[in-house]
Amino acid sequence: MGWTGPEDLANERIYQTTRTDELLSRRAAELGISRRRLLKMMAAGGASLAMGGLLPRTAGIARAQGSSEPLVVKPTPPEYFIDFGSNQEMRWEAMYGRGYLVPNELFFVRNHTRTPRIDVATWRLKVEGSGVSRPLELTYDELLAMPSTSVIRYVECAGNGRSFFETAYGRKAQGTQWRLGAIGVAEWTGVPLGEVLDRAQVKRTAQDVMPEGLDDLKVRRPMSMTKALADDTLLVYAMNGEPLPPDHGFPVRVLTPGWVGVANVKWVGRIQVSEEPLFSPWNTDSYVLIGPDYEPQPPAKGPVLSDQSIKSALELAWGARLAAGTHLIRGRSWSPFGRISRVEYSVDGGHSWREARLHEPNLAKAGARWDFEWNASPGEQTIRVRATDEAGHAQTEQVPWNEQGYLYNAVVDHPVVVA
Ligand SMILES: Nc1nc2c(c(=O)[nH]1)N[C@H]1C(S)=C(S)[C@@H](COP(=O)(O)O)O[C@H]1N2
Ligand SMILES: [Mo]
Repeated sequence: MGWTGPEDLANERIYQTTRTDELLSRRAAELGISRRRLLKMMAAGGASLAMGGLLPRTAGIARAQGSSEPLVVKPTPPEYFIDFGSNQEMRWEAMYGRGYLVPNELFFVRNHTRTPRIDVATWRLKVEGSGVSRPLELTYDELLAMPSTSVIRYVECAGNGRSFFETAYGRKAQGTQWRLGAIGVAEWTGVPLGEVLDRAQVKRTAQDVMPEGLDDLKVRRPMSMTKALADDTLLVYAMNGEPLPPDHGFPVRVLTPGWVGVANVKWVGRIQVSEEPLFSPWNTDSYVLIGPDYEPQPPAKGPVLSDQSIKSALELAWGARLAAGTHLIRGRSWSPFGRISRVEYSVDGGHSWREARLHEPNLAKAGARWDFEWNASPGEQTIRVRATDEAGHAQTEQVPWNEQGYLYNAVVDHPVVVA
């Protein structure tokens, strides 16, 4: 699956959208139904049925112990994902030589519980609370009829890179031991959250906006009015030109570019708007920094996370085996604060650094690809990379310890065996 698109972003986008359209039309014709009806079937959860052989086989679906309900619905083949049950880490090497966007079938999944199956016919989006004058209830069709926009942004888990706390400090931080694959860049299509808040006549005195998921735990997390009204804060219903897949929040998720993954609430069913500051377990107990360098901020146990941090990853297997000789090493860097301005690499343990070639597109809150040639000599080697963004943020040598292992963005040693 996947496609190796041309360098030109516009072409990539057109290509992918067209391709999805072609698949849909062809399958609809085979089934003898209209394209519209097929979309409805997919919306009702019959995606794999409706798409028949066009979708990858459902081998290796993660299931809860003693339950027939999958934790993650899409296929999670081991060549694409590192399996953490309800969490699936993207293998960076699977992105080598692909385009700028991470295809939906390769996009990492992070579920606090499991992917719920939602019937779009009965789904409603409620907007309510002390911060609105006219509480709203929208159907899927009503939301889709509103003015929409598309943006290219990454979504990244706050815990991406967590396993390197153990490498640095000799003990594990709590949570999924991700390396660097809990991130993906996609084109997201939806309605600006601000448009929906407008319809609900949000009050001037409104302070916080809290989207709530329809999953078992009702994952919910507040954001400021400023973040809620940003142009690229969206109620998303399509991802890379396809209806939002179940694992990524079907029918609708929130997109909060640059912010911690958890703020991008999936399967949203309700949005609370309040004149008072809002709290949930996800901004008091978790997604806060707890450690010797951080003070509690009651009712939160530490500083509350909002922005992600600048990071880099190689599109190369962890512990890759390479033949001695010259290789084109590829990777990418991303920052919530702006475009990537410089990427340096070291193949001698940090003694000397050289600049990697940066490629377009290089979008704020989406990142840039880069590459360099490496003449590898036999032995156990490491590759280090550090990025700087246009706002002057750079990856550092160290990140202070925090118990839940968030925002690890120090330079890491990527091991490679050259034979
Ligand atoms: N309702 C709900 N929204 C959620 C989650 C969840 O478990 N439930 N996980 C969050 C976390 S921690 C992350 S990192 C992102 C992951 O998005 P993805 O699974 O589409 O990659 O979704 C966020 N939104
Ligand atoms: Mo996350």
